[in-house]
Amino acid sequence: PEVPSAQPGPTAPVLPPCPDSPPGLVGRLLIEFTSPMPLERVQRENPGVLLGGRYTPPDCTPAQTVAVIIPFRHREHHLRYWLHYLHPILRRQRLRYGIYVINQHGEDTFNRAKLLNVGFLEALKEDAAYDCFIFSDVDLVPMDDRNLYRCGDQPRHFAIAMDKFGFRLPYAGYFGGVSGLSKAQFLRINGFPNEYWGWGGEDDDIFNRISLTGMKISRPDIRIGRYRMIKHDRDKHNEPNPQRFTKIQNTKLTMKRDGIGSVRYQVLEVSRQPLFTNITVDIGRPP
Ligand code: UD2
Ligand code: MN
Repeated sequence: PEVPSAQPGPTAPVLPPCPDSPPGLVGRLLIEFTSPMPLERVQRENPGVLLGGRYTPPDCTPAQTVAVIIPFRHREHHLRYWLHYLHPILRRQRLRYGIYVINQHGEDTFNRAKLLNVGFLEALKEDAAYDCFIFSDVDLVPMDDRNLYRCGDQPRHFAIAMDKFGFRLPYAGYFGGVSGLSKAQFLRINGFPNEYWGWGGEDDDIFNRISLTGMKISRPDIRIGRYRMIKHDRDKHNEPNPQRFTKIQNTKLTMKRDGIGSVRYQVLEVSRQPLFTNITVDIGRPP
């Protein structure tokens, strides 16, 4: 007799892979920071974003899962603009992503690169699927959505043409603002330095780490990698670090012991907001 074949139960539809060049990008964008940006408005305009700032395209399966890591303290008004502009852009780029704001607790000296290390580890605790990490200042908004927030076979520098630098790369080894590394690339350089307290140098140290491990930075076309930075004064407790010039001479010696393998911190709070996950952390203070 005929053996009846097993009846397939209801299954989730299999979505096609997301295209390399997402359809529906708009190109050059109008970015301005004049009218105030209430968080309720940003929430209302981004209903597809899930708790904690997570998003998955409804119509295709992305190749990567992207964690966007933002170093943060006392920049709420910048964060609102950032969320307002970036969520729709990342959605149009068909990314599966999550937004992590790493908020330095207390008023000791700021440490951007250490916060980024914390973001890498904490995002992975939230979702082990993250395989691409985009590190972005809270005050930088891309002016063109063809600047795709993805990882490639080399570390990527996104913020290459900023208004404050006359839309030019300030120097060949510049790696500040917005950058992206795959999980493997990040681990290969032992993550970022933890020992740059205050303003400056940490981005050059990261550039050195990448060069010293034989990788090469990839960048978008200069016409596409354009950014606006929200104008601001230097923050309190983020004074220029006078040690930065000597420290960046020594990356080769320090990178093995100082990095993701040696970062010490204490998470004080993880809070899933509608548009982002806030992680408040005690990262200590300079020795
Ligand atoms: C430049 C680089 C930046 C970093 C920094 C030196 C650009 C566009 N960016 O930024 O990537 O290398 O120099 O450290 O050139 N932050 C806070 N609260 C604070 C202090 C800093 O949230 O009190 C965060 C915030 O995300 C900010 C980022 O740290 O965007 C960098 O600090 P900044 O904006 O004061 O420094 P800036 O614009 O010179
Ligand atoms: Mn800035």
